[in-house]
Amino acid sequence: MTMDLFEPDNAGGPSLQTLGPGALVLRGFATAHETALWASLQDVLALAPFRHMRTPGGFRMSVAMTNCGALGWVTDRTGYRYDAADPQSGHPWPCMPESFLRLATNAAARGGFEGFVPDACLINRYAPGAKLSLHQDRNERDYGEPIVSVSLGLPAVFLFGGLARADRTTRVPLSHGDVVVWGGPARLRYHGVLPLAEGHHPLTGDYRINLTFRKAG
Ligand code: MD3
Ligand code: FE
Repeated sequence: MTMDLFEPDNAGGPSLQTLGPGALVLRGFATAHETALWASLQDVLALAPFRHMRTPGGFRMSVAMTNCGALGWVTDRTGYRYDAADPQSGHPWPCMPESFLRLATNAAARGGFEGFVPDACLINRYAPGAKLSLHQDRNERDYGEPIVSVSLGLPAVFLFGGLARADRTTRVPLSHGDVVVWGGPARLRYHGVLPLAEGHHPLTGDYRINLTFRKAG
């Protein structure tokens, strides 16, 4: 793909793609940091391994999850919420690694959200076939705060909908290193991830990993 430096969106350097008001893809923004991100991820996983949580309806999620930071997103029979403790260990979630925090803050600033300091990082692991149904992110306290999402490993097709569940969706391919910043008018748009295709990636093996940074509390 060639990058058009004369496109207004690309004036500050290559690869800043607008999906709609408040939604921005920074293609390959995380690629240069993949080794540090991967090492930090292993440290987190040693303390809080991936697990398949249950939805309030009792279904086992196909996406395996864990968290780092002061707050972690959890779901069980009692509902969706943020919790300071990992329900599996009873301990606080692992600290947010510096490399994670730096990337999230820098990406948000690049997207126009200066001073973003996330207190929660949800880590999603997709194996082939795993998907995330269309949903809104509504468990955070302040919808004025953006969300930053980092894709690592196998590519996925992201579904970007509207403010109502029935609104039509557009498909956005997301590859290794892509970072998406969502905020303002896009913050409550429905979104999801189509079932992951089989594949192999040199960093992540047979998985897609997504880091989702939020200011939840
Ligand atoms: C669009 N995860 O964990 S965040 C999630 O690829 C989740 O695993 C996605 O959706 C994944 O809740 C990536 C993408 C995202 C997050 C918030 C949004 C997209 C959004 C808010 C508004 C619009
Ligand atoms: Fe979401």
